[in-house]
Amino acid sequence: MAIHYGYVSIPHATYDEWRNATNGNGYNFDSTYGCQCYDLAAEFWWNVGFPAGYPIIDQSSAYRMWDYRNQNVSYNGTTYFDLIYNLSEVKRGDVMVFTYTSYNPYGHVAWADVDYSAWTPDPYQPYEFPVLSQNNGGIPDPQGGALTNIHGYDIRLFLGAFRYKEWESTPPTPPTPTKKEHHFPWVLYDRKLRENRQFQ
Ligand SMILES: [Ca+2]
Repeated sequence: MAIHYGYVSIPHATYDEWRNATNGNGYNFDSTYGCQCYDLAAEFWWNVGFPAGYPIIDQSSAYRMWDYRNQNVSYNGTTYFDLIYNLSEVKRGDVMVFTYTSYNPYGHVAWADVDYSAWTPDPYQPYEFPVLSQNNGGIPDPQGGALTNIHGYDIRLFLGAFRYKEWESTPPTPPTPTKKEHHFPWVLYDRKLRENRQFQ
């Protein structure tokens, strides 16, 4: 567990890499109000290649990043994200934006931890969709907010999602039938011989 200040490099070759690196840690890119949900989004946009200041929001409200979505998908000619409008299409790793409520005027931003299509809701809390984010259920940051964790979030508040293009999986190419060959593991066999020799 650690709290990081400013922009820091975080492994993100896959969603799992990003998840493993951030889960349990805190990120406070602006050294203000502790670890808010937007801080983790700011780190992500910076890590994938945007300059400081992205994703664009205003009114200190995370949900506004969806209003500015067209400016938040690309920078300097490179498009980093695809926009997902339908909840049914949400995939694990998508950056989901949630709208505001009377008790949370800022909205929320979080990474889908499962594909929506593969999600089995808990009948006792049927709207709690599993996500990764800051400032919701994690270890409290004494300066404000809370550290990154996996938790449920009210799926009824879904506005839209950013899909990082590098994490999009291409459909697998059907395997080309090849002639069956039998490979004898000579290397292993040779090593085994040498190991045996050591004991002789
Ligand atoms: Ca902050």
